[in-house]
Amino acid sequence: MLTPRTSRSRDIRPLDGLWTFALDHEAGSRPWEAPLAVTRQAPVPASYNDVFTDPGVRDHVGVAWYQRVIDVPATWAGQRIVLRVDAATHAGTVYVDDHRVAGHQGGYTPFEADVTSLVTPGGRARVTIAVDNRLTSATIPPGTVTVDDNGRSRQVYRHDFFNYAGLPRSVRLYTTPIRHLTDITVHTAAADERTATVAYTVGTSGEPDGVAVRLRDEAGAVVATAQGATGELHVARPRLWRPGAPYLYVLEARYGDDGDTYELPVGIRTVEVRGQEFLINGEPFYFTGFGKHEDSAIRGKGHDDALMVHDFELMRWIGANSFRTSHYPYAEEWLDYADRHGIVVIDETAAVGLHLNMAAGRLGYATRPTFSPDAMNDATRDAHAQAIRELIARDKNHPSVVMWCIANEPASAEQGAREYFEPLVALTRGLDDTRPVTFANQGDARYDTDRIADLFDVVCLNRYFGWYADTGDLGAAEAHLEEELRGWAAAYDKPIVFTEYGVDTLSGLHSVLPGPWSEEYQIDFLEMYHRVFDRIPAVTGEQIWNFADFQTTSGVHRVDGNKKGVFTRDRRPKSVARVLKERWTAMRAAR
Ligand code: GCB
Repeated sequence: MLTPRTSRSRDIRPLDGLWTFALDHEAGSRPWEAPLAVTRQAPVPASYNDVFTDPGVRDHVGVAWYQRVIDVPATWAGQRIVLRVDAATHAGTVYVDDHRVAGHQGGYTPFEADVTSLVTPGGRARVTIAVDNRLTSATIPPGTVTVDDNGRSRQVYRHDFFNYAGLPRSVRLYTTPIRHLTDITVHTAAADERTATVAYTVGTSGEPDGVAVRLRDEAGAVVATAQGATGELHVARPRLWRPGAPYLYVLEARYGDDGDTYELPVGIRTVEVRGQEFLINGEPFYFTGFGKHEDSAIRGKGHDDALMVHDFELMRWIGANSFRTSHYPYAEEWLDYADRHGIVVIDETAAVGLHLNMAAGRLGYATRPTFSPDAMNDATRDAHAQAIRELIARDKNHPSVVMWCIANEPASAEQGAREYFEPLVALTRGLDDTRPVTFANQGDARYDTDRIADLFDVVCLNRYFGWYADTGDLGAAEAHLEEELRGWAAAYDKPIVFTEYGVDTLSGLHSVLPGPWSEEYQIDFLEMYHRVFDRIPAVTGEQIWNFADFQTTSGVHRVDGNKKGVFTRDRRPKSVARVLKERWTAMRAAR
């Protein structure tokens, strides 16, 4: 699926703004067949939960309805008209007037419907979208819906971020010619400094004759041309896409009598894992940065360009060169911006919470098997496979994406983990053999107990010595961290990237005796980790948990959310930010 872009043959009409909104029990039966009563209006893009003052909306479990009337431009006569939803969290069903046109499961990837035969250029149509936020063992992320003594549904889930729902990204109507381009895939390789190859495959709606492709440089000059639906473009003296120094060509594909045209930004770069090194363009790359969230006050996971650009600015200010899209695919705007500005991305599926027994031993819970028919089962794995397919289909052409992360903290030391993951790793590699594949490993699965790390290219570790373990005792934490890291480095000839380490820190809490929750403890904690990383050559990256404080479910261990941010939720720096800026800026200068 091609992300909508305007071109000389394609037009876009954004449908963002206020939509009529109702919870399922307020909407009546078959609400798509008539106008919804306008009691509430919900902004798109935004999660609906924190916009209203009604706890019934915030904690709603089930379906919510969005509706609006659209005008179809008269100038669109003779075009193919498509309705595209960038995300409906976690499932969406779309109706145009009385017709169901699309259904999609998975809250962080787009879907669309060809509505040409259902709308009239120059006319109007009613668009209704049902959004279902329920998570089950057949969804990614998984969850369980229970019913309490008062008959109210409750959503239980095992991931540490609020279950925001709604239409958090854009909804658009766009056109293509009837005979149109359906997809483009590029693979880039630079044999040496004199030539690079851009291998491409173009999908078309009909016979693939009459496809023409050309590549332009940033000045607009054509540097290579080719004919046919598959082929290679050869670029002399290529300018490479490099972290911090990006260069983007534009691949322009044309097809058919009407000349459908699509322009795809292309960065020429290679990614490779060799021994314990992670190489971009053949040069060792060390990740600095964060695990992030799409999260902010009021809009929840709603995409906002101003907030996004500000987050990138803060990452640039602090010297970060990368981030992980923990714990789901982010809005495509994030990847476009990362491509344009040379930020490196570890791109993650929404497979988070595949672990029933996290810290069960320490907290004294009884354990039950995670990978079993009544928990993470075949239906979970089917949904997980689909999440991988959709992630790669959407993001395969982004030069900023250097690695696929197919899960966060699954129960990788438990029985059944290998059987669960082996086919998913094979699927990922089958879909894209140009990028390394990883998962983020949780502390219960050590180098001597993990059952799946050998299936992957890079060891990504999430560790909390000094917080969840050795709380307040950084001496013990340092010894335990080093012991474990040396174990991984000896057991696996693979790069180690730290994808999480961090401490809850209450902005403004200071102490001369640094104890947990104080700003001083966050500094001491991160400095300790960095000392250890600097002693172990296999460590090829450090991404702190988290970029900013973020919202979670309420509970005894969270005070209005998770406070492990280096920035507060409104993006003000905690004291540690300047310490990091100094380290990462010095590291960048030394490279
Ligand atoms: C983790 C999870 C992350 C949590 C974090 C924490 O291991 O991957 O989603 O937010 O720990 O702060 O507990």
